[in-house]
Amino acid sequence: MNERMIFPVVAAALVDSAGRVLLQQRPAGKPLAGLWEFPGGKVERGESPEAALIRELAEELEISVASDALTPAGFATEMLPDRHLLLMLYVVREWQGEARPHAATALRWEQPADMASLPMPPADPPLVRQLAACLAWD
Ligand code: 523
Repeated sequence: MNERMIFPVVAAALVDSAGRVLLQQRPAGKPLAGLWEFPGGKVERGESPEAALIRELAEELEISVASDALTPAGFATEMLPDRHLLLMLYVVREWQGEARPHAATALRWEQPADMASLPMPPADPPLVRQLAACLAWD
């Protein structure tokens, strides 16, 4: 029996009016430093994924998002040595405030089609493909 625990993580694709999506660079000193990711973080015990994402976006980017502005867009899984990461992606088209780097070292807005050349954590590229399909379908 595999004893690895499911470790839920949430992330956002913030989409601007030009169809570009925000990526943040993971800061030095954290695992996966320097890689470009969809912003987000761990779901805490007793928290819903949506509440966790709203909290992470406020903490990391100083933006405010309503729960009905979160649309599920895909998920990815990643086996870590001691646990099984489940990364859930939501599309966000409306928020309040201007995204500023806080925990991240830098931000960039990219078309999903241009993300393939960027170094990302292993769970994120499958999400890029799901996001592109989701945005094309809208
Ligand atoms: N990922 C990941 N991609 C991605 C995110 C937001 C997170 O692969 N877009 C992974 C990286 C870590 C785990 O999910 O293995 C937790 O993300 P992390 O460290 O950003 O979560 P935080 O922000 O909750 O962590 P602390 O700063 O330590 O609180």
